[in-house]
Amino acid sequence: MLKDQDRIFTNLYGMHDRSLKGAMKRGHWDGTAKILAMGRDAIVQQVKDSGLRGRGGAGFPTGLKWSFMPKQSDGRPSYLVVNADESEPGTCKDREIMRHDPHTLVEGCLIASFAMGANACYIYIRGEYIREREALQAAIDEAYDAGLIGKNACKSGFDFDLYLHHGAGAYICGEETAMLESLEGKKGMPRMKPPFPAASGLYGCPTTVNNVESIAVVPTILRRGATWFSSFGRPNNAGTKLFGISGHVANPCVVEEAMSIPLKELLEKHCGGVRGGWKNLKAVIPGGSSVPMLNAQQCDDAIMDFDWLREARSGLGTAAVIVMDQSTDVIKAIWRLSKFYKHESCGQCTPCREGTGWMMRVMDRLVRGEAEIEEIDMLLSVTKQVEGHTICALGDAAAWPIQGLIRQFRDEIEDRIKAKKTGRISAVAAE
Ligand code: L3W
Ligand code: SF4
Repeated sequence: MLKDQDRIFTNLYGMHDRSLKGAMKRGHWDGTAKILAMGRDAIVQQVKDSGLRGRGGAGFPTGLKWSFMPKQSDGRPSYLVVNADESEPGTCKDREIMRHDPHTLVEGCLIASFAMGANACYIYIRGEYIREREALQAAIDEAYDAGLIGKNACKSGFDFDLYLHHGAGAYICGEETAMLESLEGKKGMPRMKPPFPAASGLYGCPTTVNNVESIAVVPTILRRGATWFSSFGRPNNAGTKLFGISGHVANPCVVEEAMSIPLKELLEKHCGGVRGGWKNLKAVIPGGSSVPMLNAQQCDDAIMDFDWLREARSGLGTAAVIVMDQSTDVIKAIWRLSKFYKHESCGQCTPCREGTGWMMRVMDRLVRGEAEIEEIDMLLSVTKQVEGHTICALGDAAAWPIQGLIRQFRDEIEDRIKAKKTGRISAVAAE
């Protein structure tokens, strides 16, 4: 288990003062000018050496992403955009950072922007996060007043402005290019990639989009060193990590742990275990609603990191762990996600616009058992036609949970169809 002295988010539970004074007592903003004095290249190199991979879902190496930004300006400004539009079902880890430890993020924004030559940074925060917005704005104001950001930030000679932008409730604005469209005042619709944002992002200028947690860990990495951070987890899966656990556990929580912690240890040490005991476990979605679920047998050995979960045909995603015990109607759980993705599709590409509706309608009938057995394979084939054929990852995100359901619980789907045909069940309510 991670020791207390190795936790980055020391105010995760809001036990202490979140103001600048409180944050400074916990070590934030300590020697920030010295960190900036290391220079851009050295900071990027440290982040690369730390092994930090993006905490928003895709796990792309953060230092490598930063190195795509131009070293010399061609006359265009560069931007950092922080993705705080946390909307993935089950996910609430960034909320805790912004609510209780906002200065970790503000300091991270300064250091990351400096490292990429960006004099301005936008934090795009989910519209529903009202308390978090207030906490973050208060931290930004305090940092300006103390000269930590703004003109000659931390007396480094670097001018830096930080803006908080409110979203308006669309999940798709969490996709990085839709977020840029939204920031530009347009409808949040994903752009084709390439060009990647580093080449042409906000207002057509070099831009990096990073998740809140990815940016908030940076000051501590630079204070304690890349070797310290990379000493946690397995190779290629480094660092400490926030996990948000919900569902059928005694104590749902957000907790910071070492990457690669076994799932069983995570649930038993921090959440009081599965309701009714480990044997009562049915399935776990380990990384937010977009990744396929694991069955109970896989959960026995599951290691919570990018590579183990990818090899298990699932994913770490946002590390939002959704626990389902034997009482769960897993078909209904995935049907509900299908409804969500259909609702959130922006509609600009045909496989996603039509496919999400089609998948949801078949799921709707599977929940009730009102389908033919052959339709299970038909549904699977629809998911394959959506997966990989869309502009952004929402199409994949809609397809993968259904693929996981069919892979893990085909028998349960077939049993329900048979039971319905023989009159053994009437209908399962689908609201
Ligand atoms: C330059 C290249 N940049 C990739 C950059 C790219 C992006 C990052 C990852 O989807 C996932 C998705 C959801 N030159 C580059 C390059 N990049 N190649 O690297 O890119 P990508 O395409 O692998 O992923 P993505 O489009 O960012 C994100 C999954 O996350 N997810 C949900 C997330 C939800 C939240 C939330 O609520 N906060 O984050 C959960 O699994 O399905 O697979 O920056 O530009 N050659
Ligand atoms: Fe929009 Fe879906 Fe296409 Fe993404 S995959 S651009 S959400 S229609």
